[in-house]
Amino acid sequence: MAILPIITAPDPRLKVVSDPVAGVDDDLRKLMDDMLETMYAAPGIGLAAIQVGVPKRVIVMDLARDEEPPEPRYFVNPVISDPSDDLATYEEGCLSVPEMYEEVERPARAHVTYLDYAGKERSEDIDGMLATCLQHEIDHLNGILFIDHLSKLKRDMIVRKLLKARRQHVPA
Ligand code: GNR
Ligand code: NI
Repeated sequence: MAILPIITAPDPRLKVVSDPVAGVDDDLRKLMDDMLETMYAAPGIGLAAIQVGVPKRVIVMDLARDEEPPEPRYFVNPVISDPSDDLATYEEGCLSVPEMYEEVERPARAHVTYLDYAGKERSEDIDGMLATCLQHEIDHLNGILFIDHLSKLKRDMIVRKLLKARRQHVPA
């Protein structure tokens, strides 16, 4: 397994629409293993392949609390449908928008279909943190960041802070 570098905004690669994958094979499982290790090391609760520079519709996630056993989840070619009218607000962060947190409103519940780690088709109703995180990750697959849900004023302010932090970053 390997920890991969995570791309941070503003970077044009984060605006790319990722491609569906033809199926789950050992090469794709290797990518998902590396993504999960990268996500745990960050640490984060979800990661889309484009965040490590791979434009495929692949997501890994683990919503287990620190004191709970790990619960890795894999979503290949996820499709969300039937979003609820009622919304939920979470303070979101993103490994590609480091150290910035803002409240985002999204549908509280939805339905998702996807392929799992074994390539088996799955379908489930989602709510809570799973619904929020999966919508955040599927946004990544469509080239959208959580800051794109904010006002232009807030977004521009965050991008300016990211550029300033990047300028001041001294590589080890
Ligand atoms: O680690 C993460 N935490 C988080 C918190 C609230 C809503 C979404 C997320 S996802 C984020 C990791 C990430 O950037 N995934 O793309
Ligand atoms: Ni993110």
